[in-house]
Amino acid sequence: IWKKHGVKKFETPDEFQSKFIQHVETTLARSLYNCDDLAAYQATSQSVRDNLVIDWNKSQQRQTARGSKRVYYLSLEFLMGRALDNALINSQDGSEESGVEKREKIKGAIDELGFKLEDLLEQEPDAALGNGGLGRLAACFIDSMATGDYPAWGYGLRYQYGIFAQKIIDGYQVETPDYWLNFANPWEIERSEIQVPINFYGYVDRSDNNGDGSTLCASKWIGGERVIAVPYDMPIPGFKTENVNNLRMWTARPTTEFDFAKFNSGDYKNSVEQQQRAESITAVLYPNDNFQEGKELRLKQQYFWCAASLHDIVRRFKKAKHSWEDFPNQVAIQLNDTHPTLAIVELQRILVDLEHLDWHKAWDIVTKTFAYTNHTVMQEALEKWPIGLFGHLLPRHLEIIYDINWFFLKHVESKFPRDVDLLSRVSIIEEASQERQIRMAFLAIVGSHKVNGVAELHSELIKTTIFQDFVKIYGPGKFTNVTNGITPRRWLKQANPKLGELISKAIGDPQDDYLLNMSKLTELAKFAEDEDFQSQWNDVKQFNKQRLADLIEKLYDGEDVIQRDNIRNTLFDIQVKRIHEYKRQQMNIFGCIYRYLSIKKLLSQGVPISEVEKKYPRKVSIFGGKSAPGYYMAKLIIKLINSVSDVVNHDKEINNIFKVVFIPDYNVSKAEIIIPASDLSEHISTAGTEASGTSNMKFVMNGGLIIGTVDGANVEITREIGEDNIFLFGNLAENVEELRYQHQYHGEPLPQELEEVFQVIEQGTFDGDFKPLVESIRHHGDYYLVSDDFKSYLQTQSLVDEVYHKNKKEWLKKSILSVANVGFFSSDRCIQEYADEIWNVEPLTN
Ligand code: 26Q
Repeated sequence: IWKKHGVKKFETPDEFQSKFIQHVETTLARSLYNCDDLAAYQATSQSVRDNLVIDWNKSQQRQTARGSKRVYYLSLEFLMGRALDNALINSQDGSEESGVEKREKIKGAIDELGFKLEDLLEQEPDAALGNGGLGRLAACFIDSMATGDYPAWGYGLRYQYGIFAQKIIDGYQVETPDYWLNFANPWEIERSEIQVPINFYGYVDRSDNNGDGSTLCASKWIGGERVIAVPYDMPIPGFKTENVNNLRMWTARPTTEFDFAKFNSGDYKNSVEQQQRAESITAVLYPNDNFQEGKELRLKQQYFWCAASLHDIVRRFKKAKHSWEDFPNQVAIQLNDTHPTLAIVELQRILVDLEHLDWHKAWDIVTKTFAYTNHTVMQEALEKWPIGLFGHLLPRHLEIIYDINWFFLKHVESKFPRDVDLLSRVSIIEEASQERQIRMAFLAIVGSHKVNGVAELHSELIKTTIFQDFVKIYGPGKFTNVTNGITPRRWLKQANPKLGELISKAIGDPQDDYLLNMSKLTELAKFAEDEDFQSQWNDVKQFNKQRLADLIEKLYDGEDVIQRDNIRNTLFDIQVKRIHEYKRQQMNIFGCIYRYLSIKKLLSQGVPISEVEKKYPRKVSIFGGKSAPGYYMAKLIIKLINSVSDVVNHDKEINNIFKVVFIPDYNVSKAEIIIPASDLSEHISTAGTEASGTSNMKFVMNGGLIIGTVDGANVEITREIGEDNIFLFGNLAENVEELRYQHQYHGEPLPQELEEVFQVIEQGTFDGDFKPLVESIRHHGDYYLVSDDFKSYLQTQSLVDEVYHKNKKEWLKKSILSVANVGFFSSDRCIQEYADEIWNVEPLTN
């Protein structure tokens, strides 16, 4: 009977329309006469989702039937953005013969129904369940894992509020809640039949230990508070494959158990209220980027998510009836930073306390299962938890950590006898601070078989700085590099359809196979100096700049900020990323101020504007990015950018040859408009601070050039695309320590250019009090070395102006050659490296 009624995917535009109408009338219970863009978006998504779910079921059955090893990617952040266009692009399954894409056919079918696909796409709210780089990396990775046919699941939290929406009021950032689930989310499947109980607090009962007091024996943890974890699944389609993977996101629900003591004492209302509190665990994403804050609710989120995910993984493993030794052959778990480190402890607890395995046998299984990715060397971002807070919430886990540490230190002591200093340096428990703290990164290293950094420079740095003792203990083989990557489906094809089209035509690849095999892009190199091709290339950029100018006009309430008539000879200089002192948006805006002052100086000397323009050709400096709500300095940088924008943009005298723009509420869907429009983008972190950066790769993939420091993945970008095609400047990571020391003890004088900028800021030219910003450089050691790099930054910017305006052909050549050689930065390459070097898993094809 099942076979007879088997559900079928829609294949033709006609079948799509029939599905669409069915969803409008039944799922949405609306009539076609009462179907607006939002409803049409919902019906389209429901129809596409039906197709995905059919493939999802098949993929999962196949993975289970084959008994393949699965990868689990644990990340507290998945910065997905919108799903519909991605699903349409990925629905191209390779079987198309006509060469007309499935997406195009559906677009036509939607036209016939009286809607515009572009308008429907705009209806979807971003799934913004992440802060920045780390969260977007997780999103690119699950796309590549699905595309590469890897049996892989993502595990995360289904926050009710994603990263806050940013409003700019009087130049200041104001945060407003992002309640993204306001309208039904067609991309999630609730699995309320799965309910995992999660415990917190309570105590450890050792009455059934053999009385020898050893904590190594199975112990019983009696939890004091219980909540239920319920998963929501999001299907993740691969490109040109029928494989559909799963992103499982947990939500917290109250238990149905009732506190009868409270009930009987007549405190019914209070008892219900307490139950409702469970939901607060998954209510909101913590909005910090590269900064750790030791809040109890955050630790609760981490344990809730780790415990639920491991319960799920273990349940799936047990169904297949393998023996425990086989666990690492069936399961690979990747930890996205230290946020899921508790999963290591939880698996050890399950094996020892619940499955009664011997401690050492269990620990061997654990360490073979886990691998850890580090994303930072900055002290303030490294996770530490005070023993008191931790032991109160998770008493049994604290004991287990003590035992892990004891065996680890015993191992160190046997290898390096009597090196007491080493023991205290590498101990998982930090004793030095007022309160003892758990160092999560050390726990993650000890509990994993591989540790990786995210770009070559960064992976070398972790070995020589924060983790150097561990290299001595374990040998260098445990530490490896996997340079980050990005998915070319979203960041080329979807964000920049015009460039995608030009590329596929030029390299003779009508089926877009280059999106799977990015080395095909090298074919573009032969057109780098072809004038006709250059002009087509330039036209695409022009189109994308126009598209961004439209967005900016909309955000500025119709003000023609970027002079439309001049777009073609205006350089778009863009820095969009989280606002952070180490990323040095302050250096960029100081540079803008200096440019403005220089223009004004020439004008005041009576130089006519047409002559001024020769020295300072048309340019717009575009900024975007959110500050953590509690990050005072970052918020001040935002205010300064907006105040400078106000002055510069309304100064009639400079005749629009320079503009400064702050785009509010930078997010993934805005990035898809902004990035393809850049001529130049800024990646100017203090050397050694940006682990990788990934937007640098996105800009290059879209034909933008980079001004950047020798930091993170900029180094490998330079190697791949050639040093002639990138504007590098500034001090090197190896000199940073010495330079900081100089500032601290000798008070270096500021360069003249920066001094001039500070003077006009101090005169009150720009609305606001920017004293702390200036002081941090003048008097507080200039930790991020703005003064050391400012001059070479300005010089390099002058070089940029020169090439862009005096030698456009040279510029276009650089742009084309960059795209030709960007293939290495596909996240497909990245995932292949993880699969081969860390997970030991194979793609599962038909
Ligand atoms: C930790 C504890 C408590 C609350 C918040 C956090 C927290 C949250 C987010 C700590 C760090 C983050 C995010 C870090 C991040 O995005 N790092 C970036 O990762 C990218 C992908 O590898 C790199 O390209 C960037 O260089 C790196 O900054």
